[in-house]
Amino acid sequence: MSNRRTFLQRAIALGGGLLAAPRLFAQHQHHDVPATPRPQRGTRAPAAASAPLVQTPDVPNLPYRLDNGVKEFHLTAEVVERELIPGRKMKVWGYNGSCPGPTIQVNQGDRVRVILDNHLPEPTTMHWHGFEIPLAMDGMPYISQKPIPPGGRFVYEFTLRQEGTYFYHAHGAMQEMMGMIGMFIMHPAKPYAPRVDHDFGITLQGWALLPNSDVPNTAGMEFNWLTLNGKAGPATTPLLVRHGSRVRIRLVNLGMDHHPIHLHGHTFSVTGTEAGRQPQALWGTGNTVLVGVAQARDVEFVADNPGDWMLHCHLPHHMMNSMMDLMGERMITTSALTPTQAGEQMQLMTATGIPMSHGAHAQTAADPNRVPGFPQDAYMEMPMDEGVDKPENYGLAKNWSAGMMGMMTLVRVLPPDKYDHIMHLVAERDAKKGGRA
Ligand SMILES: [Cu+2]
Repeated sequence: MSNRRTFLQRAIALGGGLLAAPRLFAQHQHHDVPATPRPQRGTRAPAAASAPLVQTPDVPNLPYRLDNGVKEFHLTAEVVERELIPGRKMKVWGYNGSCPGPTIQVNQGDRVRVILDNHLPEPTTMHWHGFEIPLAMDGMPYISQKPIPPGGRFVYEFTLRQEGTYFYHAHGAMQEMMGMIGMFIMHPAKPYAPRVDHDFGITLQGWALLPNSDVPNTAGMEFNWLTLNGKAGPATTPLLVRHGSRVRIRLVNLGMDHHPIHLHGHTFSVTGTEAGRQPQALWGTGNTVLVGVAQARDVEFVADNPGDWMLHCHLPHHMMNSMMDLMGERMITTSALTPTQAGEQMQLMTATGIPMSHGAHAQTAADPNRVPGFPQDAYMEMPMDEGVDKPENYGLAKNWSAGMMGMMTLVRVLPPDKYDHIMHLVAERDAKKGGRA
């Protein structure tokens, strides 16, 4: 664990140099990727050939070692603790201390080696979803390879001729539901046109967490926690973009549900699928893209509308955090509450252990419990601005977090000075993190 942290710190320390490099995937002998990659500051127009690194908020990039022209990555399958929102932790399975696993980024045409160590108490394998590679590398237990036993290792190696948004995952239904997935970006040999200024990646996942349990119930059919990059709103980290810039958001889905992902304030084009970049004639426009299970979708738009815009799954149950989970059996369905029960239910919200304040509740009527159906959203709209304070949230409206639950994040289209200021705060925070033992 401490070895990995030291390595990560080194990666962060090297990050400054990397950001200044004219081409992000140049052939260095040692190439470390910063934990929180950022686009270059101060300029929006680096050389056309240097596409920005994909940022996957709340998920680190995986550094690699160059070995005789082969990009060598190292993944360890292991138990990972993930905090969905402040106060609600779960123990899931992931890679290298992260769930979803760290993001792998390579170039089209690269020879890639991934060393997979199994630190789980049962066998696993890795499937490279959609990769056109030899069967022996496909990660099918018993079919293309022997399962990797606990404590075992398997080395995957292949040449990648594709480009686009891909992902890797363990090939067992229950291990998938335990979180064993990560993004795999193949940057194109010939840069996409038009060039984007910001490139983001988000993994969509669902979890079945029973009250008083911190391990997902992978046999359960009730998925009550929905996450973007392993975080539920308001703990998701906003996507920060400069006003006027062109933005790509890559979405991948590995869960039990399909997710209609909706962006406010902008119209996007769907420029890519799990099969890579689509011909421009096929780019449909919209503001909602359905990302089905096992699919990837890339959307692009010009961020010409300043403000803090929602990006979220539009399934109503995916716009909630699980009150049933947080309140346990004390939670009563909202359909038929007596005035007394309604009052009690609201009181119970204060006892969940989640650091929420009740400031947002000033707006309920004088005696709301007499109104049939109360409470509905008043159940959940409780702000925790301080609990999720971080530079990326700087300057958001007071009680903003009361409106963020489940698969929700923000695309913050910021004027240049505010963008630069927040990126400065982010860099300061990351430097501090890197310097801590
Ligand atoms: Cu959804």
